[in-house]
Amino acid sequence: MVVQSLLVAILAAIPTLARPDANFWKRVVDARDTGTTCDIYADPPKTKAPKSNVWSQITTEDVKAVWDLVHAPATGLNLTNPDNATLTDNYVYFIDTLSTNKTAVLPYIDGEGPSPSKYARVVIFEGGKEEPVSQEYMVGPLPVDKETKVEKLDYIFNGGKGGAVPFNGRAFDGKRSSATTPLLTKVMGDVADITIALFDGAYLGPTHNGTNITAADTTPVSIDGSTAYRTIMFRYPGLASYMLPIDFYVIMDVTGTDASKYFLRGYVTNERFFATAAELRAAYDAGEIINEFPQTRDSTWALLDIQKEMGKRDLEERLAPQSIELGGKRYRLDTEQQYVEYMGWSFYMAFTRTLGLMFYDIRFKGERILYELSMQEAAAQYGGFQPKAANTVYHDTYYAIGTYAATLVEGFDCPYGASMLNISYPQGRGSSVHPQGLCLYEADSGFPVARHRTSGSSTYGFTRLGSVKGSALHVRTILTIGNYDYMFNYAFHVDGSIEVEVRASGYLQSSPYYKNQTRFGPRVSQGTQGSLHDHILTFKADFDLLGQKNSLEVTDLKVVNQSHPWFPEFGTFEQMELQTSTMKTEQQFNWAANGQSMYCVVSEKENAWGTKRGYRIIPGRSNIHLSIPNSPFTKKNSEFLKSHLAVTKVHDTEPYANSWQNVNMPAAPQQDFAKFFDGEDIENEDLALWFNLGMHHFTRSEDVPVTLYSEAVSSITFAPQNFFDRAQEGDLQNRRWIVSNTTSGKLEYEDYGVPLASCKVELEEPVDKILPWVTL
Ligand SMILES: *[C@@H]1O[C@H](CO)[C@@H](O)[C@H](O)[C@H]1NC(C)=O
Ligand SMILES: *[C@@H]1O[C@H](CO)[C@@H](O)[C@H](O)[C@H]1NC(C)=O
Ligand SMILES: *[C@@H]1O[C@H](CO)[C@@H](O)[C@H](O)[C@H]1NC(C)=O
Ligand SMILES: *[C@@H]1O[C@H](CO)[C@@H](O)[C@H](O)[C@H]1NC(C)=O
Ligand SMILES: *[C@@H]1O[C@H](CO)[C@@H](O)[C@H](O)[C@H]1NC(C)=O
Ligand SMILES: *[C@@H]1O[C@H](CO)[C@@H](O)[C@H](O)[C@H]1NC(C)=O
Ligand SMILES: *[C@@H]1O[C@H](CO)[C@@H](O)[C@H](O)[C@H]1NC(C)=O
Ligand SMILES: *[C@@H]1O[C@H](CO)[C@@H](O)[C@H](O)[C@H]1NC(C)=O
Ligand SMILES: *[C@@H]1O[C@H](CO)[C@@H](O)[C@H](O)[C@H]1NC(C)=O
Ligand SMILES: [Cu+2]
Repeated sequence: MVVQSLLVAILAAIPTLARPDANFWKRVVDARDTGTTCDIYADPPKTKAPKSNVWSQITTEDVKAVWDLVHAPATGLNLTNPDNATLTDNYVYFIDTLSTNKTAVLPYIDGEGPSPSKYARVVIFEGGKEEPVSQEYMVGPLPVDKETKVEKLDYIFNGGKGGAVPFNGRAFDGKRSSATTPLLTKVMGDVADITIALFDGAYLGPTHNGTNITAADTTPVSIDGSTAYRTIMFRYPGLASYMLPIDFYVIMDVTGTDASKYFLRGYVTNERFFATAAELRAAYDAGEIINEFPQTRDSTWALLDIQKEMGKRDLEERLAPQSIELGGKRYRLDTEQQYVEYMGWSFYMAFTRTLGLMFYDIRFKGERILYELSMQEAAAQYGGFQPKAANTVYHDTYYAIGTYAATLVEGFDCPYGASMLNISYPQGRGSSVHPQGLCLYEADSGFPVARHRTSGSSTYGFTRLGSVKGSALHVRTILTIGNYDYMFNYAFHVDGSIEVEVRASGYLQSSPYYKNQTRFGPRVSQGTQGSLHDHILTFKADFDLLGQKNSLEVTDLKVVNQSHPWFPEFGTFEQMELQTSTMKTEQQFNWAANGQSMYCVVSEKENAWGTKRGYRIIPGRSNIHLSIPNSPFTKKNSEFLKSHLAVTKVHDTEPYANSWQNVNMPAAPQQDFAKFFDGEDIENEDLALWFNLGMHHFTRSEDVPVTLYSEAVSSITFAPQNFFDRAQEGDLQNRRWIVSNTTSGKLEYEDYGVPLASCKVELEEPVDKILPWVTL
């Protein structure tokens, strides 16, 4: 019995400790009496990144130099300062960091190659051109010197027009919005007496003191860039405006740069469309237009605040449990390089305005698992029978989702003592710093990573048992975009697995309540209905398992008829077996019914047992894709939302699933994800896996005041599958081994040199640590 003698040998080798008496645990809890202090706020130990972070956001100095270069008359872009520009001028919309080509990075991080050059991407709205467009440029190499070139950035877009987007499809920025304001003011002024009579509210222009309803826009504003429209819903103003919609909509045609050509398409109210003010007035005068379920102007019911009338729960005056790093921080940081090491893991972080947090060169025990892990799009599509819900699609990259990192609340968004990091990104002619926009902390997994016990004894029910601590390093950021606070959590577990989780909390984009429209969601208050919608968040996971030669292995659990000679009486009967195949070409695909297929990215290299070393893609919670395959508003610009998973061969020309202005171009996308699937062979190739997380948001009254993170959650895990020769727990010292001595009846345990911390922890209120926005 090899196993037993091995156990005996281990037992003999360890010093046995007496089981703590009953008061021991009390003493630990009362350790504050000893006066020692565990400094949970101590900075994490430092480390030095092996290479410089070649993916990080470009520096403030680089942004300034790029700004000055593109504005220099000699560059020939004929730019007007954005502060003074109009629709028909050329002006910079934003500067961001361009993705660094993987082919340029690999020789550097894996060898002695030169550090790849960094580039800026510059979006210029060229309203001053004969054919007005938005055009992207790449500017580099950086820092700016005489080698630096300003060239059109076309290679990352596959729609056929490169980095150009026609004026009508380009982002509906403040200047476009302002150009349409006179028309909106006029068409709403024409019916102000009606809106006052119905809703006790009027829109007489953005600064007019008689305006007391709020105009809210939506996307898309175009379908193919040939025309543009602006769809507006009205709400009562206030902190919870999203929850106070009224039944009144305006649709305007706003095609082109000449505001004198803009015109009203019509009004919508009472589920009816009126092409002119006169038509609306006729219906109103005939008594056909009513406001059956008046909206509340007072939004206190919709605020995330203590509701006194709900009372108070027993013992709620006590502080809730906290996850505290009692033993001190067990991860190392190189803040400058945005580089982290933890329990065998290491990775670099980078940020863009467009995508937010991205991870690069994620390694476990020195071996690269992922070259890149990044969110690519946060989308939502709604359903309803009115022009806001029915016509809304959001691609949050359009709003530069990466610039909306919320200041995190220590002790509540992240545990007390977490490393609270600033996020910086290019902004105008410089950079913005978002203080405490990211937190890093190690937390108890809530369960041991491994446990076992051997045979029972009469006294304790066991003779030997062991339990190994489960913990993970979490990287967390919350992006507050529009009505939602999306929480992104990346957990690096001690067993070599990575979990990606996204949660959503925030106001519903709600609708006024319509009696016969509960098929679009329930009534959630007097005048408000929760509109059903999908949230879909697309991610990219560029796996590099032991190099770039990887394949996607599919293992199906198949039921087959078999017979066995030792049980002839069963004849032929059903049994399950594994049928393994490798995906041949790039494709979009879905999770199998009943979870009966396992998807693994595998290396061509084998473990000690002759099995290909791989990582499994494990579905977590709410693994969904977009419900509607053929909506005109997500026709061809949202193909990445339409499958659970996809696999492609990696190309420098395909760094992103989407383009940030694609939302306005559903029929003529600037970037068509479907074109990634052009039949390329993916066996033993450099692969990227694309996956979707999300929620079908079946709205409920418990979405008032806001959707709860507890329910709106989606996740996925990547875990070693034959990547190692055994489980990755044997080198973890945070474990206990307990032996019951059947002779003495006592318990003895081994702590492997990791005793309990004996300390007093002082928690600090976060308030004085919250910093204001800083724009450099
Ligand atoms: C904007 O225009 C005004 C008036 O022509 C001028 O004084 C000002 O310098 C301009 N601002 C910028 C940033 O170009
Ligand atoms: C420069 O831009 C202005 C608009 O700002 C435009 O009127 C002018 O024609 C442009 N000049 C050239 C040479 O393109
Ligand atoms: C709005 O301004 C006008 C004068 O400009 C004034 O007579 C009126 O009382 C103001 N109304 C409100 C509601 O403040
Ligand atoms: C909103 O403004 C209109 C005038 O534009 C006024 O008649 C109405 O009483 C106002 N309603 C409220 C609630 O202030
Ligand atoms: C974050 O930025 C603030 C200024 O905005 C600065 O005071 C603070 O030291 C920064 N924190 C870190 C960890 O860099
Ligand atoms: C709801 O009912 C109204 C009145 O009966 C009708 O005009 C309207 O078409 C209905 N709407 C829908 C979406 O069924
Ligand atoms: C196994 O054989 C039985 C009897 O012929 C048949 O009903 C069943 O469908 C078969 N199962 C499979 C998985 O082929
Ligand atoms: C990245 O690679 C593409 C395709 O080879 C190339 O066109 C582009 O110029 C490269 N970008 C940079 C910043 O070097
Ligand atoms: C069990 O307890 C007995 C009696 O106290 C002691 O003699 C013996 O050494 C213990 N056995 C082990 C394995 O520690
Ligand atoms: Cu939602």
